[in-house]
Amino acid sequence: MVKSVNVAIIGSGVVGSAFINQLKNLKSAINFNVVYLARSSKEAIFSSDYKPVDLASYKTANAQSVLSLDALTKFLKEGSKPSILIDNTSNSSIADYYPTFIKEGISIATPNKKAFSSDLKTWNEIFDSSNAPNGGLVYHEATVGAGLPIIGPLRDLITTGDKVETIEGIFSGTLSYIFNEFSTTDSSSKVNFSDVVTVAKNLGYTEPDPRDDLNGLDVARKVTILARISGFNVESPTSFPVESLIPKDLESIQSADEFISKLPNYDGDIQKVKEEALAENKVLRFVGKVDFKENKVSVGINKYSFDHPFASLKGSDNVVSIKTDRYPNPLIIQGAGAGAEVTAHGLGLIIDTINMSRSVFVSITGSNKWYAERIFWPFL
Ligand SMILES: NC(=O)c1ccc[n+]([C@@H]2O[C@H](COP(=O)([O-])OP(=O)(O)OC[C@H]3O[C@@H](n4cnc5c(N)ncnc54)[C@H](OP(=O)(O)O)[C@@H]3O)[C@@H](O)[C@H]2O)c1
Ligand SMILES: *[C@@H]1O[C@H](CO)[C@@H](O)[C@H](O)[C@H]1NC(C)=O
Ligand SMILES: *[C@@H]1O[C@H](CO)[C@@H](O)[C@H](O)[C@H]1NC(C)=O
Ligand SMILES: *[C@@H]1O[C@H](CO)[C@@H](O)[C@H](O)[C@H]1NC(C)=O
Ligand SMILES: CC(=O)N[C@H]1CO[C@H](CO)[C@@H](O)[C@@H]1O
Repeated sequence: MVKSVNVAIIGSGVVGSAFINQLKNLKSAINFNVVYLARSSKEAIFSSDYKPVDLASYKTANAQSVLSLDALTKFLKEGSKPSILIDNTSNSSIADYYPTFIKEGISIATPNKKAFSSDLKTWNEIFDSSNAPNGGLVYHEATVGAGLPIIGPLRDLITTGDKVETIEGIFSGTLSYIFNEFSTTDSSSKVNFSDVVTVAKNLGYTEPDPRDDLNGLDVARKVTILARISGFNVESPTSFPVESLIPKDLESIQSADEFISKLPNYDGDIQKVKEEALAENKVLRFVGKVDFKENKVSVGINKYSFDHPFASLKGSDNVVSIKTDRYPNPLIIQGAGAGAEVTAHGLGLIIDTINMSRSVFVSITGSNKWYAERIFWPFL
């Protein structure tokens, strides 16, 4: 018998569209019926008889008003099949709804960092509900490193009794690019920090206001998630030291353009740090770190010798180094940490591993206005 699941998708933007395409081509023993597709925050395609949405024509199909989250829950629960919902919005009220879904036995799969990196209480509510006898499952691989397998392998290590000593990594594609360009092993390279930031902005690698990358908060959110998985009860992403790359005087400047125009005035400071590192045969990288020995979580600039894996990073790749009792020589996971295809791939991976005795809600929402997050909510 062909196993069949109902899928609900919220959002069809950059990641959402890539995901829908991948879903069309998915080779799986499971039949995925998309029974609800919210094309935007206003319009959705669905029918009361759960007839599958045609993925070839969803962009132009007749739509109705979107369902409220309560109504959507009811709709999915009343379908005769397990369900999956995919959400590509950047709407935090959807994230706030996770505990409710999970308590209802609805599983979640998501790339949305918000619910997992806010206060510890929300984190505990999500996983306590999930661990309750009829709670939904929670998949959030894509919240760190997009499609890179980081959260799954880390959870597997912990579940089977390994102990984390340190987790250290480059978790922002934007800051990866900026430091890979700015601080190289080539001592003849004199490039200025502000020039690299400007190029990154012009290439579309940064947020519209680069300060939203340079403040380190996105990295802090990802480190919060990895710390919590490995047993470090981080209260919030602002409860540990986060080094901001924004000069103090430029924090309150109104426009991004003015910020960019004044940034060159501060090149000297970071240039000096770079040259000091170079004199020790080291490069600068912007990293997040969880250190159990020192009982410390932190985000900021670190120095790495030329032969360290972080020193040879290219482009905007992410990398994480996990040192445990079993892996005293750390486990290193490296690759693209952003992009619609790899992020959507993370979703597809999850879909294929869902235990089909449950149904699933997948939500791809944005943690901010530029990124849609992938959220999978397996419903039971
Ligand atoms: N792009 C990447 O490389 C990457 C990597 C890792 C993780 N992510 C995560 O993936 C997520 C998606 O990023 P994206 O770039 O694809 O986002 P995006 O282009 O901003 O798309 C958001 C879409 O969601 C819709 N939407 C918002 N609220 C809604 C609601 N309540 N109900 C139904 N639809 C709603 C929006 O419709 P309206 O136009 O009507 O508002 C919009 O079409 C982000 O959370 C991001 O953090 C992205
Ligand atoms: C977020 O989503 C909820 C539920 O769909 C909706 O009522 C609300 O208007 C949305 N908010 C924004 C800012 O889009
Ligand atoms: C870096 O900035 C300094 C000071 O503004 C300038 O003299 C130098 O030429 C710049 N270097 C490059 C490579 O543009
Ligand atoms: C799937 O879930 C059911 C019910 O929780 C459980 O009995 C079964 O062993 C699971 N199957 C797999 C392959 O995990
Ligand atoms: C994150 C994401 O995929 N966002 C998209 C959601 O759908 C809308 C409407 O199609 C797109 O404009 C977004 O880019």
